[in-house]
Amino acid sequence: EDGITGVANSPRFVSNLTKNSLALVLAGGRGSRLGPLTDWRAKPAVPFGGKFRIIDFCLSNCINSGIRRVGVLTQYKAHSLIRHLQLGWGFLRGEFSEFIEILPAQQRMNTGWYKGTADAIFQNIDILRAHRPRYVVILAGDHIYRMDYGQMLAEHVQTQADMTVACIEVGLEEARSFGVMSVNHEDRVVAFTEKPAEPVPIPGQSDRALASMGIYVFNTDFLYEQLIRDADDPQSSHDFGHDLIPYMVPRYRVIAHRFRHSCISSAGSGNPQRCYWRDVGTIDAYWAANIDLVHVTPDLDLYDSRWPIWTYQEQLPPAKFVFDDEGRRGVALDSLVSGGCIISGATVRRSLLFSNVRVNDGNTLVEDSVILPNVRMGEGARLRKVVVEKGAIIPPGLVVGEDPVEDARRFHRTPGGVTLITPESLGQQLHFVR
Ligand code: ADQ
Ligand code: ADP
Repeated sequence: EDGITGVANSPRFVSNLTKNSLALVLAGGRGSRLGPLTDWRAKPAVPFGGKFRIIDFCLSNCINSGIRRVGVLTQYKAHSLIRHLQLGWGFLRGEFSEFIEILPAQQRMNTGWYKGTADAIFQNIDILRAHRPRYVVILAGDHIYRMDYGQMLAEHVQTQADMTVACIEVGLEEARSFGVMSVNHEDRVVAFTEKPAEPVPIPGQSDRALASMGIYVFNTDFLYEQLIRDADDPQSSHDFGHDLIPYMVPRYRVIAHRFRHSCISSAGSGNPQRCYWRDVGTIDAYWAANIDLVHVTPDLDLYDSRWPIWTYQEQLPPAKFVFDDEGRRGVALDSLVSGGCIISGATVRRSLLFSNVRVNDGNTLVEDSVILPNVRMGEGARLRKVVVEKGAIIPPGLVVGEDPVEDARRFHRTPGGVTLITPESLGQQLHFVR
């Protein structure tokens, strides 16, 4: 009926699948482990990689995979997320049935906020029906990753699955914060437990478990059935990981899509696609994933023109590096420096500067640090291994990263030794700094 025939894995076969898909991005969660970085914005809106926000990675995956009908479900502190989507993601063409729609919690099906991830989708079921996709791809908007959803869709169709869940191997300890599954010889899921206290290891690999990436492909009619059934279940918390997947596993054909395998097999013909997936859910993980980008060959290649990452960016002048009045050089080494930054007579090493950061004067030093937009460094300040929140004005002479006890007293310091400096922790009022 809609041309889903043809040779498996041929570009035409895959593009028919992506064209007949609608992606729904779950972007409403709080992401509380990011602490003060999500006090005022949703996790998908947290800035990442110098000029992006976390959600750009998942949306770019959609565009690059050929899925051009996308809904973004928002709830928690969505202001800057919505503004970002409006400013940066309005380029799709409605005439060609391409769109990114913002779907805030709006009491369509019942009164109340989105209760869980499944309820968030259920509350938009009438909109979903109106778009009539053949497949629905459900994505988490709060991971940094690079993934071709076309491959997952192709596998979903070839294995005649009712639902496919993407998975990745993780260490046993780490597995406790994921949905963990067991599969049979054909990768059919035979057991699934959300955030188990004692994750079941992969047979033959006692220290690894198969974790859900929170990425699902559903046949649309099957999804409707499951959502409606779940909505009527008074015992359910209306969450995919807690409720729907454990219910479906013994009853239907739920297949595990192995993310890493598919990346490797898609390599071929001198066009290797690098696997990348990170949950930047803690400040330590967030700091590490950002700092990794300053390496010569980072795991995530932002410069790969075959898989571009789109975003909204302000029009800003180029970064500038100058001598100061006393003839001291302004330098940045092993660093990413975004537009609008000025480094005058100061030193920046192994750091990532977002837009409009100013680092002035002789003894000022920024090392192993992630500096969000619009930060001003005071004269002679020395920061090591910090994350500085947007708009903070660093007082002259502030030293962070040399005395852990003092850092922990004044600021939020993580188990991994990263200090988070926010305008609030410096006693600065919002209207002065943003
Ligand atoms: P969690 O990481 O605990 O587990 P969850 O809090 O359910 O994820 O959030 C998943 C996504 O949905 C996030 O992008 C979040 O922003 C969004 N979200 C959460 N509540 C929402 C709501 N009420 N409305 C709209 N969006 C909402 C999930 C799975 C696990 C899996 C991990 C992988 O349940 O099985 O292993 O993701 O990270
Ligand atoms: P982003 O840093 O994500 O670009 P904004 O700077 O626009 O976001 O802030 C997101 C929202 O949170 C805005 O509505 C802003 O007014 C509000 N906000 C940010 N920081 C504070 C704060 N410290 N106190 C009160 N509201 C804040």
